Parts: sequence; structure tokens; C-alpha cells
Amino acid sequence: MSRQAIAHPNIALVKYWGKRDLELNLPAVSSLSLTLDGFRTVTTVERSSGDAVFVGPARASDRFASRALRFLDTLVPGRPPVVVKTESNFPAGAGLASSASGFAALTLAAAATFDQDLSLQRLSAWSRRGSGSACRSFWGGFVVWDRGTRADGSDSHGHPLAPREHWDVAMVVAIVATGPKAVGSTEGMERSRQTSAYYEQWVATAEADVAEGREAVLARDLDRLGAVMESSTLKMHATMHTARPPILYWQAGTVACLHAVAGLRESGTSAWATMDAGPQVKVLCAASDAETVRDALAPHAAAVHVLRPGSGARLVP
Ligand code: 2P0
Repeated sequence: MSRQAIAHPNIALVKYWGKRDLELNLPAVSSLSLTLDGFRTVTTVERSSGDAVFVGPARASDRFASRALRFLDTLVPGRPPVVVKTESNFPAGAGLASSASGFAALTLAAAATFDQDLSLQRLSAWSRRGSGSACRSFWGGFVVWDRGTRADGSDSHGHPLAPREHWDVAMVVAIVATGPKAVGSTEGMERSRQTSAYYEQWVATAEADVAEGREAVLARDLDRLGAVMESSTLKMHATMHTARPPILYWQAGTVACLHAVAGLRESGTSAWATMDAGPQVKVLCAASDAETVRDALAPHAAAVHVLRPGSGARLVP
């Protein structure tokens, strides 16, 4: 018995950064994201006589395998042994949201293999325990993850805000540097929470940013969404820059791309940047401006991808 699932990464427009419960992986703040097409993870879960995890054709590292298998243990205690095979068409661990698509696809394929007939909201809450941002990849287009208030985390999952057809935007992704990140997201969030004097302000202003982002998405107001989006990412990185020891994911190319985006706006193109736990710069713009944005970023990047709003995680029939 085996099932296969496909999921796309999502990029947060208003960020998740910080946890209020490490065990259940509950966020300190709500967030708002856009699910992308183009990049994707395909994962198969098959019942077997023993556990094994493969990434592409090769055995996964022990660290990767035990993270995936321990996650399945929390979902279905006493589960049968499985072989997991996963493959993504973009680099992992480089600030491109590979854990979002990875844990969304794994959750969906595993639930089907274990005959768990759950709503998307339940699956989303399950996936959150593997990687917080995964809970937003169950829907296409624009998605809100409510931080929730319940201690058991059952109300901390994604909700669809607007489908991919709602708004003809593009996310132009500048790959500034490849290779795994020096500090993982979970460690980065905890260091910010424990040592940055700005963390409290980050949390205090996050819900208002999500509310503003929601209104801007529903009104298709790119300048308004872009302004709150840049403010959110810069506040998030400020908590890292002021942590001890500091965390600086940005490279020279990151800053060059930020100036290129500001230059685009000065010359009349509505383009807005966001960065995650890595050096890459993702630029939101109208789909009709995507090539202009690509040309402006290309001199500063090793590669530039133009991605469009994508669909939610799904089982392969
Ligand atoms: C986000 N990031 O909202 C934020 C912005 C990175 C920066 O969610 O610790 O792999 O597994 O819940 O989801 C990346 O972190 O973190 C992330 P964990 P995750 O997209």
C-alpha cells in the first residue's frame, strides 16, 4: 500500500518568526503566505517491513531520516513501518521553503497510507508539528496561518484567504547564494526570542500586519501589500541582527537586490522584496512586470526564477 502527494512551497508575505510552544511547534505570531507553482516536492509513503527514507535515489542522511520518521511517530503512535521517498526540484535548506512543501507532502501521503481520513485543516495542524510553514501549503494562492490560542494547538493551522486565480501576481526569486544555511530556522527563532531586545515589538505588531496584509490581498492593492510585506521581513531580520550572537543571513547580493527593487519603484514599477532564513530575495510584482523585475535582479543573482501563484497540496490519484 503506497500513496504519493505533491506540494508546493509557500513564501510568507507577513512572516512567522518565533514560537510560543516548542514541543507542539506553536507560533508566537500569525502569518500570511502565497503558495507558488514551479517549485514542488513529490513524496511517496509505502508500507514496508522496515523504516527507510530516500531523497531522490539516495538514502537520506540520518538527521533527515530521523526527523521525518519521528514526525510520523507523533502523527500515528505505533504506526506500521514505511519507506518514504521524497524529491524536490529546487535546493533544500537554502531559504526557499523546502521544509514547507516537504512536510506538507509527507503529511498528506502518510495520512492516506495510514488510512486517516482527515480534513485539510486537521492535516494542516498535523504538518505544523513537522515544520510550521508547512501548514500553509495545503491551499493554493493566499493563505493565513492563525497563531491560535488553544494550548493543544488544534486551532493553529492554515486557512485559505484567496485562490490563486484571485490576483495575477508573480514572485520573482533571485538565487543569491546556494548551500545550506549556517543557522536553522528553529535555532534562529529561539535565539531571537531569548536575546533580541526587539523581539517583543516584533510579536506586538505582527497581528496588525497580518490584518493589513489580508485587506490588501482582498483589495488587490499591491502597494499596500508590498509596504507591509517589506516592513514584516525587515522587522523579522532586525530581531536576528540584534540577537546575541547575531544572525546575518544576508549576503552582498541580497543587499544589491534590495537596492535594485527600490530603484524599480523609483522608476514606476510596483515591486516589493521579502527574505526568509537565507540570502535569497523574493520580489512580488504584477505578472505583467515580472520580466522587468527579472532583468533588474539578474546582474546580482546566480539565477532568477519567475514563479506564479500555485495550487494546494494534493494526492496523486
Ligand atoms: C515563514 N520562515 O513565515 C518564516 C519566515 C522562515 C522565515 O517558516 O521551526 O521551517 O520548522 O517551524 O517553517 C521557516 O521555518 O520553521 C519559516 P520550523 P520552518 O515562512
